[in-house]
Amino acid sequence: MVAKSKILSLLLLLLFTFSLSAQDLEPIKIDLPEPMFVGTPTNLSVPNLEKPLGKPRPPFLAPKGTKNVALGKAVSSTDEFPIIGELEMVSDGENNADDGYFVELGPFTQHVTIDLEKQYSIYALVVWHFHKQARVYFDVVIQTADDPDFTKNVKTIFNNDIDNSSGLGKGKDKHYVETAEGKLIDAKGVKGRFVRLYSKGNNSNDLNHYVEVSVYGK
Ligand SMILES: [Ca+2]
Ligand SMILES: [Ca+2]
Repeated sequence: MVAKSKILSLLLLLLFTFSLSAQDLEPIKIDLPEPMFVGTPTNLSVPNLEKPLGKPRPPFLAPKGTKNVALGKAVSSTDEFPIIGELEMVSDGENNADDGYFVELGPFTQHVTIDLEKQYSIYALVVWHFHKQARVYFDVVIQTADDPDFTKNVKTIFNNDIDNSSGLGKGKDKHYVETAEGKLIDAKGVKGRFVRLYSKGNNSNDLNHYVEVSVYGK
């Protein structure tokens, strides 16, 4: 009896291992823009600042077929009439740092929300706020949900609002310097249809900017 159940559990373990490896992973394809500055400055007087990696970001693996499901999808915002640019720029696939490629939203806490049109398993999100200069954006909070009002299945995948000044809860993530690589967030396969990104100004002014947001899902 004992031997039989041992064999059974061994078989189950083998089956489990096999099904894991059968789910083929591949690096997600991120088209990176030209960098506007070399290296990442470390002398910025911003608390809780992440140390730069000092080398290119390693490839991010996700299940085969994972792609940018935010491309061309509708974007709404707390600031419907941006100071510079258009909300469409958030998901138009252009991540160039130059003038004419970013949208500038008003001061204080603002967000942009992308409607992916259906629920996806989201493996990663890459955000470029503004990478013409080495900047740090504050209170970066990123959530997914099943409804546009963010009442159903709300999940927070990133939060660096360490003092809860944006009122969405205290975050544990670090501040980081914007670069041409964008900020990649591991979304760990969270399921959601709507993706919302908050910010509350940056270390150079009170305004909020987006060059591009890519959402890698399947
Ligand atoms: Ca863009
Ligand atoms: Ca804060």
